[in-house]
Amino acid sequence: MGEISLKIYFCGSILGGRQNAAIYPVIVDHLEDLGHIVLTKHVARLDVLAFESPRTPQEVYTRDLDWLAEAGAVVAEVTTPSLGVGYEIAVALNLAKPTLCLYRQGTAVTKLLLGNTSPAITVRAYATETQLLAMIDVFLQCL
Ligand code: 6IA
Repeated sequence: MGEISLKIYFCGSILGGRQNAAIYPVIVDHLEDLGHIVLTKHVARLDVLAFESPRTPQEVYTRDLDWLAEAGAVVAEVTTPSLGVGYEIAVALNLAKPTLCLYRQGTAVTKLLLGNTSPAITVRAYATETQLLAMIDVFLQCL
């Protein structure tokens, strides 16, 4: 790994709640440091609601579904339950996109992810930021 630049679709809760949002820019920055393009980096912005507010719901939907279709991989932070993130993961799996779902250890996560048998999905719990970043590296190396 290293030379290949991927388009990565990052998913994180917006309306589902921002209580774990501090980790989102850590993930996005790491992916960019590795040389990848993060299509949805605005999700990690503190001001995402204000930033996205000029867009109509249909613009957001069409843009996000187009980005999912062109993404080489999906990385989702699923500690905070989010309808939008769950929807994105389901679409990603239907498109057979390699999809990494990460959550903070000790958090209850839906069994529709934990028990998911899709060959495209990887679900991992992290205890520390270092562990989280290492999990991303392993996932990308296995693509
Ligand atoms: O249901 P949620 O809002 O928690 O879903 C969050 C996920 O859906 C993120 O991974 C985003 O990629 C996507 N998403 C949902 N809403 C938006 C949005 N506008 N802009 C960009 N991505 C979104 C919502 C802002 C609006 C309320 C002003």
